[in-house]
Amino acid sequence: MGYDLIIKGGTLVTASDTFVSDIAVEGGKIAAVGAVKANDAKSVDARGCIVVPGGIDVHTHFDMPFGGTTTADDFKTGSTGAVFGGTTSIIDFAIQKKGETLTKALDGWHEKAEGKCAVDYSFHMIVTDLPENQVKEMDKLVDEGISSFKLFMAYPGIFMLDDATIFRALLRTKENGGMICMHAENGGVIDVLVQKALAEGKIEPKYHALTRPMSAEAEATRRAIALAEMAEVPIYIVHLSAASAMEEVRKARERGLSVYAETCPQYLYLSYDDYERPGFEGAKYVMSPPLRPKGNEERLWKGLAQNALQVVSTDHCSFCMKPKDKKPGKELGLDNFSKIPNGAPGVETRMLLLWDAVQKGRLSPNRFVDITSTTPAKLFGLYPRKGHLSPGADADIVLINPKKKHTISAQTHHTNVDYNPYEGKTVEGSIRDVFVRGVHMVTAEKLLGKTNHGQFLRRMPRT
Ligand code: DUC
Ligand code: ZN
Ligand code: ZN
Repeated sequence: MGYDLIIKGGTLVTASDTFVSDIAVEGGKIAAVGAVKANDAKSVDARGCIVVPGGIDVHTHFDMPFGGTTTADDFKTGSTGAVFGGTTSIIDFAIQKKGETLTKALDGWHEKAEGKCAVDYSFHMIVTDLPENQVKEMDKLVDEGISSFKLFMAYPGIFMLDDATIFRALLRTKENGGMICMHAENGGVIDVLVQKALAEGKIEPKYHALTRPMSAEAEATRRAIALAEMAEVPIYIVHLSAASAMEEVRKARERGLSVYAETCPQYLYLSYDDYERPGFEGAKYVMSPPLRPKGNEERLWKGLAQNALQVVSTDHCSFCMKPKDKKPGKELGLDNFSKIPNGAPGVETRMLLLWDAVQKGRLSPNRFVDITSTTPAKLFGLYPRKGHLSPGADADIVLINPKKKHTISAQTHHTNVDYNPYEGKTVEGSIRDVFVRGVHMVTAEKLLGKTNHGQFLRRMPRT
């Protein structure tokens, strides 16, 4: 057989099975899984390595204008970080400006990404404005492969939608098979708390967290679920941080509702204590929702193992601590925590941090694959093309060396941000090789492939 590539003798891990096998690749697809006879194809020795489907990060923000600046990473630098970190597909967020059509917004994001992405990519559409006569435009996006929409219950005057608009959008997904992704925080309450804190002279980064209580997230999560239940459609809660919000998801699922939620590594590994770092350092961790008090993360870890949470994405939204490339950074909020651009980097470290959790016995290897690749592919219309190691799937394959430690640092990461939230942390396991549609993109921390290798992924609607 004329295979292009054979990955020999690795321990394959899927969401359901673990077994030693070869993988043969032809034309960018997996051609065979099993014992494959060596021919003149390129062969990669995977003995001693864990072989998993490429990571799928369904929550990134590359080249995004936000909070008076633009994210430090564009599609080139962000996706380069992704591929070094074992992520082979991303779903980024296109943003509709108020008054703009969804189609125009989508065109703008295609322009930002086309020819600049190392990994395969798609978009969710952030809807900020949805008059009744524009609701049907959502169908057009679904037809073009944009089968998910993000709505905000926070950021009044910028992104926040009222319940009626949210409900209209949810109802439409019953017709078009789209999925609503919800930022669930009570924006009205948060705004009052922020204004009160500022009036009292509370300006330091930690007040970002202290004005966004966990109950504001739990309340909005409960409301989002209730709205989806009334519309009789599934819903996906993004960047869930508070265990009390997770309990709302769990209760809904136990009642048989199609409710899903992602959390992010920062909510599993970091905590409110990071805001108490000296000087302005807490600004590195200003993101929404904020980091939560110690103890919360233990409940999230349990919820992940028990399927109360189904996905781990990153919400990679990077801003430098100091201006870089003429873009302002977190210093915008030196005198006012509410002006610190919200977000932190993560796309490069997600797979490493979660594999470390496997090594520490917090997650099974199969659950690792499920939450980083298989379920994201299934929920967002990419399965079985992505998210699985089986014949016919894209040959997006990652080899993890479980014996080699990796120390995370801004000195060695590949994204364009001047700090790393996990600086100095050593994880067990490192990413050895990464293939995107059969192309060898990374080996031994060297880039082999091109940073424009990524293709747009037209995603399927729910059936
Ligand atoms: N929500 C996001 O998903 N990303 C950045 C900021 C935010 O509030
Ligand atoms: Zn959000
Ligand atoms: Zn986000």
